[in-house]
Amino acid sequence: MGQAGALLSNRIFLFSFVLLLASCTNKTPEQTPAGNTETSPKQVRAQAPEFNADSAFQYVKDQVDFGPRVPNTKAHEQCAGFLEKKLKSLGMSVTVQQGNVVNYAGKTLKIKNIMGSFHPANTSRIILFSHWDSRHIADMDSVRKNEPIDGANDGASGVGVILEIARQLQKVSPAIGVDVLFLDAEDTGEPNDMPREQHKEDSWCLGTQYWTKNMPRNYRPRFGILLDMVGAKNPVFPMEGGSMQYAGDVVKKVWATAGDLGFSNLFVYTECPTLTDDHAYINRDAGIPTIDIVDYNPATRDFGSYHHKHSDNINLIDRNTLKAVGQILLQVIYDEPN
Ligand code: AHN
Ligand code: ZN
Repeated sequence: MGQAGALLSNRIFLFSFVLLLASCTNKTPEQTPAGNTETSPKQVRAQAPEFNADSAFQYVKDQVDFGPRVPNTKAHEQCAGFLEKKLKSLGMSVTVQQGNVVNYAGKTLKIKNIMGSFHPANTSRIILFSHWDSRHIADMDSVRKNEPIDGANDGASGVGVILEIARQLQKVSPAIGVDVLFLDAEDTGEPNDMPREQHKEDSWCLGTQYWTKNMPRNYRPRFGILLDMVGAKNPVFPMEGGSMQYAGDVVKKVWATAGDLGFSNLFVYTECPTLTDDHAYINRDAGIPTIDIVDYNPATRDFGSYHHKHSDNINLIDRNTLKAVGQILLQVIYDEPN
């Protein structure tokens, strides 16, 4: 090799070395809660299976087709049977917790919390939650306020995403064990026009409150993720206050994964106030650090325009949203070491 050639290959060597160094630290700009840009290392990610949005959509529709899943109704009973059977067919060990809870009006509701476990012998675990019941009234609507809603987004969407995740887990085993829990009687809260003097504390999330009081002993998964309204078109998922308080590192992990997968438009780096939702009771009473992925606009401080209305039906569901949430969760699961 002549001198020029040696110099050139030296240069190439040096250049590749610099490239290598750069890829090792792999600094990429990232949005911080303050809204400024800073550099942080990008994680090397595992190979995760492809989330199928058509399959998830079908799981959402399967639930909605039973009719509103209001406790003490036939549709509710039938959907419970469907969910139990489906989890079993997807290779999960299934336990159904039955109980009675009392709503704000003093009415007894028969509930079922439905849990599935993948690789139950694995002692390192995470858990995915979603409520599966639908609201008994459309109290945010201007018409048919006393009729139940389909709850395609508020109820069925989270369950649909989790069922599709469960289907993918069968194909390639992740290092971490995964539990899924479909919680009942979340949307039991008092009507929004309830007179002040009749106001009832803790009228929401009755299924979760029952579960935390009667949960499996010594059950301590590493963390939990609650999905609530994860199927509407153009959602906004803020960093919810209670999630930040109890499981800030999980929020950051999930939001960083969302950014890496190109979904930082949906998973915004804006905090919102603490919401009353299933994760609040799980964090406070079950000792499982749990985040809430919930469609809530921190700018307007409101849920989506469909919330607790009859427009929360299957036409609201957007496969792109199911795909984004499902693919991010699969990535988080497969990135998680044992
Ligand atoms: C409030 O309505 C403030 N919290 C109830 C959370 C919820 C209801 N999520 C879905 N439906
Ligand atoms: Zn609701």
